[in-house]
Amino acid sequence: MNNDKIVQLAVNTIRTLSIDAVQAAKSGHPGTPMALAPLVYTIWNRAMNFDPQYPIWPNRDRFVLSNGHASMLLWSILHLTKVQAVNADYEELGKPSVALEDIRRFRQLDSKAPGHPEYHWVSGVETTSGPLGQGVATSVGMAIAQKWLAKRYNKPGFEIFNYNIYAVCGDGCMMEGIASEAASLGGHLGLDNLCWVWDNNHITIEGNTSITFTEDVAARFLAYGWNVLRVGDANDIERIENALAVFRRTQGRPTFIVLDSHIGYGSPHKQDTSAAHGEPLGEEEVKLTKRDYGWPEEAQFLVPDGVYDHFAAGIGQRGAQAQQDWTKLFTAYRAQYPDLAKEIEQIQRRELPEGWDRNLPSFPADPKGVAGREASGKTLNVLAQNIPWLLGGSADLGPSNKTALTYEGAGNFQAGTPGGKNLHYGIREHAMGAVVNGLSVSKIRGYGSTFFIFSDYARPAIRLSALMELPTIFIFTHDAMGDGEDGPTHQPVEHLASLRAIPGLVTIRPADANEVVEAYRYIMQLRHEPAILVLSRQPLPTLDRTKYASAAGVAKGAYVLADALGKNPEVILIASGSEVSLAVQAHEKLVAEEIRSRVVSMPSWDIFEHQSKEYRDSVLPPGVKTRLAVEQASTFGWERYVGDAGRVIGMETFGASAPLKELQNKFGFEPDRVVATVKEMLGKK
Ligand SMILES: Cc1ncc(C[n+]2csc(CCOP(=O)(O)OP(=O)(O)O)c2C)c(N)n1
Ligand SMILES: [Mg+2]
Repeated sequence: MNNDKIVQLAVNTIRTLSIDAVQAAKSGHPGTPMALAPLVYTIWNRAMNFDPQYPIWPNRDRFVLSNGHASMLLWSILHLTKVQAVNADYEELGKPSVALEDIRRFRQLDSKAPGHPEYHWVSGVETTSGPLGQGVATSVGMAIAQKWLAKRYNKPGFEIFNYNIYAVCGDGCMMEGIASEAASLGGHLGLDNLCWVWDNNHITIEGNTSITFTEDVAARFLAYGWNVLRVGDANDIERIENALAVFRRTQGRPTFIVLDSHIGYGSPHKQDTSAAHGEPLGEEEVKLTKRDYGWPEEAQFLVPDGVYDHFAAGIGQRGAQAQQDWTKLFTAYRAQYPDLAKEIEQIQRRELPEGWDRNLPSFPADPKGVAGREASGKTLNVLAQNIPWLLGGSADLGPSNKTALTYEGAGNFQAGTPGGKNLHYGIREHAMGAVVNGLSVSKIRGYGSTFFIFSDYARPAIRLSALMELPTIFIFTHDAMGDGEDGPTHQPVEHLASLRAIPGLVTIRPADANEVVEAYRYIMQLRHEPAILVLSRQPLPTLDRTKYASAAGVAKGAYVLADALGKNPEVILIASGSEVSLAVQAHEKLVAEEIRSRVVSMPSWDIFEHQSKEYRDSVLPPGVKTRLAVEQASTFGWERYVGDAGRVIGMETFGASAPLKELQNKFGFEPDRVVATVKEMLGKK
């Protein structure tokens, strides 16, 4: 078989597997895989350094399918290149990541060919995509990670990290704001290891983009500082290959390739229409399309002879060679730079270095106290010195969030200084969320930060963190009404409830400076869960831990902080964050009146839910029905802890613009109100 013929056969195999899978599933998106099969073929078989036998090789090139609805492209290529499966503990499982049987069962329960690319479910998927724009934005984080890793670990004669990131996207990705934020940041940082290919097919679900999207996208990317290339025919493999080669030669800027394509390529009735986007072609049309490709019309899920071999001879051989050369290089590197080599290995396994928690601060009792954000800044600065690969920053609120790393040598991450640990995301919260995800899939311990109110702007990326089981860290300050005069636009109400509702996300709202430290201690040890720290702007009293229980209770999510007059409470006060010291004050007053009160500090519902029933019952004894929760946030959800007989002092409305003290009075966050409510509940007027 001559080369052109086998190339065409390989490309058409991607197309027909996609068509057949969508047809069998009676759902899915055939048109874009049909159009982009040559692109994906070229990136994988001719450009990428990726060893299918070892898909977690640290220096592999990354591939991101940001138009995740075209997932059959990924399942086809992972299958045809025989990428191997790896589990969450990074062990190779000795079986393919995506078997032909998975493709036959596309979109069915437990298939390794789900509807959209899912990191952690299918090996070879570098990030979860589907919410349009997330993939490309995440790729910017991956590119930042590569630059940082290269700067820290490459040494003369040892290019340990020199990989590239390829991301494919559609019109939807280009329309979404997150992609613009990320492109702007990527251009600013001059990420020349990053290449986006835009599938310029003029089609989205509602029809031609003439109804929605008529701007000059190429000009926009030029303005962002990207190198913009155009390939006028998505079937022209040589030109695609050339454009990718230009990308690899380009220095100082990321590359954006405009690829003109025809959705549903080859389908006589559906090509270039939105009908090819998101539904099966239909049996008749499938046959006509296969005829157009010169494919046996009746054959299904056919991988013709020679196709697997062709990929094995391309990416298989090139990737294996590159990986083996690297592994040799790394062995020599380990001999010369054992400490750095050890770090690289720890990073890959998401481990912490020895002594990661040395010198963590401890705060003395102090009624005036420390702001949550201050305690966080101090803790973070210690951790970042102990853990070289802990880095991050804020969306332009560093001075307020206290996330800046201020110690000697921390440095700023900029185009010319990629070893810096302070990232400046700019006012781009959504892209920040995705960039943190991109750092995390690259095994860098990344964090992002802003005011808690603006967590909304990052929420879709935070949700993906949880879905991907990534140990990302988000530091949100100004957690309630502490910035009183800024008013209701800056006062979170429903945010705690909504983040607590995300499965697998650890949300922690510490009560004082020592709880902040313990929260970090807990978070740093997570390997598969993202965490949100919700911190106060204003100083919170540092509780006297000789009188009250140790802040180490944070690791259990909730703990008995204060128990007076024996261990047999008649009322339980439950609070988080700034309301814990308020509850303690109320508790002392109740105790003075011989009311047997208990205070439970509950920084994290999620962590508490994961404790044994025995422990949970010891903190919240089922027999004690008089329970009052106090939290400067939506009351939504607290019923589960206070029960039918309990009450909640929380927010039922938005806040207001006024000094904090007045707001606390207006909304009932005062010790006397807590005391009065308890007495009313106990019938003791
Ligand atoms: C954030 C988000 N909004 C909406 C959707 C639903 N959706 C999936 S594909 C699509 C159209 C995408 O058009 P385009 O990116 O041009 O893809 P093409 O049809 O060209 O493959 C939409 C609206 C989504 N997946 N993500
Ligand atoms: Mg499109």
